[in-house]
Amino acid sequence: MRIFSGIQPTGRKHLGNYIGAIRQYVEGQDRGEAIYCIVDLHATTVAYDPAELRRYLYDTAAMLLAAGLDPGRCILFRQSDVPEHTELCWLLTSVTAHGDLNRMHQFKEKSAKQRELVSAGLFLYPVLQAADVLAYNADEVPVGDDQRQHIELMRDIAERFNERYGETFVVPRHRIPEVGARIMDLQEPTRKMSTTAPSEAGTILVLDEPRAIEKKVKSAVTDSGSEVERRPDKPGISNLIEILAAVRGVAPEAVEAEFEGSGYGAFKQAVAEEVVEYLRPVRERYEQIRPDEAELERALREGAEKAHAISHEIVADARRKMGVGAPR
Ligand code: AQP
Repeated sequence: MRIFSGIQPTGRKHLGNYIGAIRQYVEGQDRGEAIYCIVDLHATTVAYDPAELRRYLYDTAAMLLAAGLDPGRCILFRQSDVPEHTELCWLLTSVTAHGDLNRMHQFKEKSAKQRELVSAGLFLYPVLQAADVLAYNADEVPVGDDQRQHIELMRDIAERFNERYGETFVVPRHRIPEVGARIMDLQEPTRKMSTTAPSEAGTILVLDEPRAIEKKVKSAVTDSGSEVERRPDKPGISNLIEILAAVRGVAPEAVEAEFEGSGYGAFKQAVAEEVVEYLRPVRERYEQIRPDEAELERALREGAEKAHAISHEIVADARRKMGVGAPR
């Protein structure tokens, strides 16, 4: 089985990225042929600083290695090093409905936040994402719940291509974790935890110092009750239950049963302590890995060579089926 996923080099990764995606990437190395891509081209679809983008790319590569990705057991590379991604994106636009792209929640949310320019790249973001995955004929795409709609679109694009031009692409399925698929903001628990949140207090960063994590968890918004249980009128407590369950690798029911009657204070203390210990080894390994940019660059280039060897054949096949380029 082939697994593929992409992650943006948006600098500081948060607990949602870690639980929803990164730890699934690590597990993927034991389940199949795992291919992971740092999607720098996707990062250019909103306002950004070119020098920062390069720095963030190394930050993200170091974070993934610190989390447990092993270039000996997976392929880790930078999207822009493999030109097949952009080529296939264009080829796929021929079977992508404009109306479908218009319906994408992420496009609506992100375009509303742009102050100067809503780029065509932001509109085509899901097509480039489809190209990332289809270029490898991946079976499975580990993602958080916010990417559900994009994966559905990717499946439609693959099916439409196969119908129109003949069987070419594997139609991939998403792998969304049962627990922790949508970690919510600690200050606004009806909104997902996000890199671009208005306040840092609601976002636990993977590289946060223990004291910062403790402070953020303890000041997380909760309701005026005291029952530690998941209910629609308790989004803050429900989120903390989900976080602790994900960190422990247990069902949320087990957390509810353990903290029944203990009150919010003791519960928040436990969440803070366990999140600190959960992220500590990643932060410590990151500090060792991040300074050696030459080594990060070497690993990414080696990954790109392996990725290119796979995607080159698949994209050449798509080109042939579409009747573009010189006949063989
Ligand atoms: N809150 C979340 N809970 C669970 N999973 C999440 N993911 C993102 N947020 C949560 C998953 O993380 C993976 C990488 O996402 P990305 O490449 O889009 O990275 P990002 O831009 O840093 O993520 P954000 O925070 O989602 O960005 P903005 O602020 O732009 O909205 C994906 O698999 C995603 O599902």
